[in-house]
Amino acid sequence: MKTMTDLDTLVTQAREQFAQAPTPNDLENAKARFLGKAGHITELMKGMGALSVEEKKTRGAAINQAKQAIEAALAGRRQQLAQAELNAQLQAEALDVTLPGRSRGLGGLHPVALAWERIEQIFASMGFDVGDGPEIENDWFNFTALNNPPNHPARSMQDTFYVDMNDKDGHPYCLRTHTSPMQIRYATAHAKHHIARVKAAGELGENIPFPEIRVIVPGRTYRVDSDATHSPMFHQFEGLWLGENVSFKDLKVTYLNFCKAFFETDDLVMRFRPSYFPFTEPSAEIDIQFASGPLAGKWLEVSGSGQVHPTVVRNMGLDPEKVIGFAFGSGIDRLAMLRYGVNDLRLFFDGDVRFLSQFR
Ligand code: 2NL
Repeated sequence: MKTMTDLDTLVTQAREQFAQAPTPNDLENAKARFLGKAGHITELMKGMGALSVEEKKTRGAAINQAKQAIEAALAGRRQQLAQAELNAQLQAEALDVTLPGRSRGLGGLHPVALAWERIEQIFASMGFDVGDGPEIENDWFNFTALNNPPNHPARSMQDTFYVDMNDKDGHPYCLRTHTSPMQIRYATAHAKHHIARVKAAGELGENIPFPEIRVIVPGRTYRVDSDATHSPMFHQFEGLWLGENVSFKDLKVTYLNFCKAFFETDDLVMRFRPSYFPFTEPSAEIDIQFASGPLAGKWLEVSGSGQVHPTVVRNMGLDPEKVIGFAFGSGIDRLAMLRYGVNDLRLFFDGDVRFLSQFR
């Protein structure tokens, strides 16, 4: 009975030690103590040498039984540890499929770019070309061709950004203060082309009518100015329509139709207010008023305009006796503010995504 008790104790000890092995490695060490070459079971086997044949039979069977019980305990604990390891791994790699996905976020156009594109589309639908040109201009295109007198305040260092480099006439280059210089470039190229055609036609040239110029030029412009309603860089678009028979009536219809399309309403009226610009004569401010909506009842200044000054027509290489027309200049930022209900110009230039994402 004593030997049986020893074997039972041994099995119990094995079970306990296996159960207490925290890792597979500890478990294999514990196994060696019971089942290894120098383990308890092997020692017991060796101790059987002195027994009789009959005793060996019983003793051997009992030791074998104990060995099998220990092996079963080992297998059970191995299984347990493997399962625990798998659970820990699953826990660590857990993926909560109910969490919201991380998208890359959709970009969108800036409200000024949206207004810019609308303006291009609306004027294109009325037969206007879209011009584009340099933001660093020379004195001729930015000032002189546009009939600005030599001492006009717009030419001063206080009002205009100058570049530290002179053009061929010895005047410093500047950041264009309006988009009109590109219109002069456009009209001059157009005039050269027309004059070449007339010349090539010889005597018949006189009968070639002047092909109308209809162009808008949107773009960035620069002035030394910075407060709640002025930014040193702002956006402007100017329109130019020249031909042999273009009048203020055309200006009014064109600009009124533009406003109706841009603001998506027929519920607005327009007025001209006399004004002055060196490059137009007569000149007018264009005001509009909405009949309904948040801006209803207020006259809103939206553009400067006028009949292109004869000197400016001549500076384009055209004959002011034959070619006549109008021009206008409007702020894109201001139109965007009116259209999208933005009350502070600086929001357009802060780059705050909370503001910008509203226009996506
Ligand atoms: C304003 C005034 C204006 C023009 C721009 C123009 C262009 C050429 C010839 C004659 Cl090429 N005029 N542009 C005409 C009148 C007014 O803009 O206050 N804009 C915000």
